[in-house]
Amino acid sequence: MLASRANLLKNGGFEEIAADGAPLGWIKEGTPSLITAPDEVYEGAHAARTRFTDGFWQNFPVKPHTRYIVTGFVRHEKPGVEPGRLKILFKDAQGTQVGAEACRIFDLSSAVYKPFRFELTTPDFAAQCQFGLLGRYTGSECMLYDDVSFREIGISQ
Ligand SMILES: [Ca+2]
Repeated sequence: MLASRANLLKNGGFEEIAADGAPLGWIKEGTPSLITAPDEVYEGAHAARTRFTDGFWQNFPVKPHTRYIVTGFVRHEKPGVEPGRLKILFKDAQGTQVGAEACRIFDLSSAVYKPFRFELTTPDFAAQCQFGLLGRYTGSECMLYDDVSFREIGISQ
């Protein structure tokens, strides 16, 4: 059981940094960045800074019709009104999208990180997950993310 609960996201805390300064395991869309100011990081020495079109993405295999749990910590870079947003796309083995989740996270302040935690069930035929850390659709405010995980719970009943 322990193995099945491994974090499917690599480097979910943004602590492993490649030679080019980018966080290992994550794919940049636009110009997301890393935060290193100690009072702006939730844990360790780095956190992710993203917004609408500037996100960090990761691809990993998932099982169809299976329960997963997503957890992490998020806060605003500056006081704002836009929610954070996770975009989660599911594709089948041929790469055709078979489902999507867009999870908004509200009540953000610039003072503290807030934990988020939600469960989802992958669609039938899901084989791959595309997971993105973003800000609000068409928004301009930056979100900070740290210690993000995506773990299998089990086969959905
Ligand atoms: Ca970190």
